[in-house]
Amino acid sequence: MPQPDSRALNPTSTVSPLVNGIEVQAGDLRERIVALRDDVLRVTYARGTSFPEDASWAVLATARHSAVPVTMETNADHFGFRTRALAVEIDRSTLQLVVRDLSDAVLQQDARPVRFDGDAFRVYKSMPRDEHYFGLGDKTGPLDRRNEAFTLWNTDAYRFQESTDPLYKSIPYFMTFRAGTALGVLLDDTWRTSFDFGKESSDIYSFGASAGPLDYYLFYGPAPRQVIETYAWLTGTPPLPPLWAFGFQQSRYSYMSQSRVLQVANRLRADSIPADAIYLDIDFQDRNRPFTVNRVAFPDIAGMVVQLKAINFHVVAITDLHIANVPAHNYFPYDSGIAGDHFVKNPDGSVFTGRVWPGPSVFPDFTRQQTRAWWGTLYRDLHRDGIDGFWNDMNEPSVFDTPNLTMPENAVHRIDEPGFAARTATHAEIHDVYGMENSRATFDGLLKLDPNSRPFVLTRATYAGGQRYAATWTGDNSSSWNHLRLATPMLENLGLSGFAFSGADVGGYAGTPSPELLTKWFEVAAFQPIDRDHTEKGTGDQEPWVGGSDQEAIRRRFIDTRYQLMPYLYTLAEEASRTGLPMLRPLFLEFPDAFADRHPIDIDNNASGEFLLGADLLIAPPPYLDERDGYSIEFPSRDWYDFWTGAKIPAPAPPSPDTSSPSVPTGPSVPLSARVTPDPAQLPVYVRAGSILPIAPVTQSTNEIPRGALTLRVYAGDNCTGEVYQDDGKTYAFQHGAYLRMKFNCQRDAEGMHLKIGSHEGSYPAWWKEIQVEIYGLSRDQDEIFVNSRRVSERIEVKSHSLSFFITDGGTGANIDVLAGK
Ligand code: MIG
Repeated sequence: MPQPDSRALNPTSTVSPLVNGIEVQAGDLRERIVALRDDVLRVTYARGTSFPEDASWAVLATARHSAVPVTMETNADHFGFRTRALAVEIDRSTLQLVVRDLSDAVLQQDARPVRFDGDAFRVYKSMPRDEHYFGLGDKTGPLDRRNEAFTLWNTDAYRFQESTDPLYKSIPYFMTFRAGTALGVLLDDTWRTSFDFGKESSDIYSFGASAGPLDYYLFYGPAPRQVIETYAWLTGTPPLPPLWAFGFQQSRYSYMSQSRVLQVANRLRADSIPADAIYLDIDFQDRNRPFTVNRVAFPDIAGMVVQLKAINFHVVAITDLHIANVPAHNYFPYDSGIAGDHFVKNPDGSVFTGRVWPGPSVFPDFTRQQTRAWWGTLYRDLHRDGIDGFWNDMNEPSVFDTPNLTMPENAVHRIDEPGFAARTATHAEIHDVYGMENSRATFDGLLKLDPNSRPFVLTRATYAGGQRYAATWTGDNSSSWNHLRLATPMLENLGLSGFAFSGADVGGYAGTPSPELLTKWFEVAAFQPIDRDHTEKGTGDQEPWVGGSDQEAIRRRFIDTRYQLMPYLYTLAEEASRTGLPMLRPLFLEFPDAFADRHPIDIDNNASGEFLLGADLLIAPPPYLDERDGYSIEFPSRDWYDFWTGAKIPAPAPPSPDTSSPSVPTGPSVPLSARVTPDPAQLPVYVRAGSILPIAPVTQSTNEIPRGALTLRVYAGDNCTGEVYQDDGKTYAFQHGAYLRMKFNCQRDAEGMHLKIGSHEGSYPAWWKEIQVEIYGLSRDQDEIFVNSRRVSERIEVKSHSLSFFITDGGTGANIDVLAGK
């Protein structure tokens, strides 16, 4: 059992009040707690004379420099203060921290003094029995991190499995959730960090680092949504990607020639499978050298791109960061990189080389702003050739011939960065931010090349805050049913950790999926933020037609559905870009109060495979996806509809008083459930009662203007609202008013339903002239429809679960009344 550092027990501690917090000193240890906002605290420790440099790769300067005044509250036992949301106490003798809400309920408390051990430190917190832990990006395992421990050290985890740790990304942030109350914790330390949620000790969780500043942020909900929005306030929101990024994306390692790329794209069109992007993996390059083209296999990239654009495809090209170490070969990235002194060094001052795909390679030092600017210029030719998206792989960084399979920890970076003191830093400090800074250099470089186009960058490695620069995927998964299952909690936790735009390789990367697995993967991924089919070299084909026309028809139907939902998806993407709320969500995020005891519903066995797309769609694959037995779906609230049929999910029969099973639970602890039988061709999807979903006619790509009406599917119920957001999908004109936003809401009363269609906000024109209103959940005798008090009598269609009719949308909104017939 480690002994607490004796300095932390110094009884002669002193306090200095600050306007926005306090600073406590005990021996040569100092602890400073300040309020950035009433609900956001920053906790920093100084060992010796000075606090760490106030600089961060993750946390925005605007947030770090925010402050609110606090009220001191100090007594014989503790130093403390209060904000308008939180009460903070530090024990005078142990410096242990307790944070309470204003009703005096403990939100978080140190279980032991902070432990220092050389450069390392560890923070220990009490772990209540009913507290749950989420976040840390796409670490594997169950959604809830409780009882698990994790290391953050970016790692090329080829063929990772459920127990593999560490993985590609380091996002040292988690959310605690207890009885409906959420709190965020961000440990802003870029060195190797670790998190233990009760694995070592069942009533203590802890986090720590091998070195670096002890500097963490605590932020209070109480709702989990608020914690996410505050995390975005601290670390930034993801910029709105181009619309095409939400289309279906086709990839493989690698399409080996220009003709093969065209063939695959043409086949998607010939088979009427909607798609928006096709990828060039490393074999499009000359001898794997980044920013070159293999002119034998790809004789005319620009011409190929023109042909692909003509059929509405966008091309994404991989651009790994390792630069071939080939002096005097007219290889511009190397020559210009050496000339500009852009590469990471060995301690003796020579340039570090390590073997990767191109052979011996050198590594840009992305912690230097001028190196990032240089990196950005390397995109000029591919960008000029019309390539629209870029893929930053291998940026943990992965190195094949070093003992640690990355750069040696003593490799030397030279930080030259606004907000940071110019200094050298070892790779041990920079490792976990290296991939993020690589993607930042790419994003910024693309913006510089074309300031009015929204870049699409996909990165594998990243750090907290990396959402500001790139979307991400979960790396080298496997073609197995278990990996399809794992993708859901991975994407959910990524979303809770700031990454709203993420996906897992559809069909799995390592291995070849059975036709049934590939089909089910297409079904589920149609409802995930990034829908990209990708596989490894040497595996079987994995395009949507593989496995026969019956399978293809199912996959097409789901991709069609994704394109019909595109207005909904894009509206969610725009919301994410403003608020940080992820597109794909665990259920507790929207329904923290599903149960009387307010536990997160996602930890229940019957909900463990479920996820939400936005607030309105619940996707409920079998908890184990190859399962053939029936399973129960648990809903987070009372009223839901079947997305496919429009039928209302029947409420469970009230318990009859004369049954002899008094132990069956009823009431608010069991909101709603349904029993389903798995079907290889179907996926259970439900809509929250009270949703208004914007739906488009199917197109073959997002470039095509949909033909026909916008459909609004209105699902009668409480809190009935919806929204649609549109813009040109490409540029930043939306920031200057060229967008279209419409809000909808509905109400029910004794007369019937009243639906309000909001007027057009913004100047971007709608592609539709008419709106088809499709109302679900009305009783059949409600059939008199009035639009702005004028009776509608034409093109009314009554189906088994819906009533539909058309209105013209001139942009000024409409009041619609659907009244019970006489
Ligand atoms: O060592 O570029 O995760 O998606 O296809 C393999 C080839 C390098 C790993 C990526 C994968 C990509 C592959 N890359």
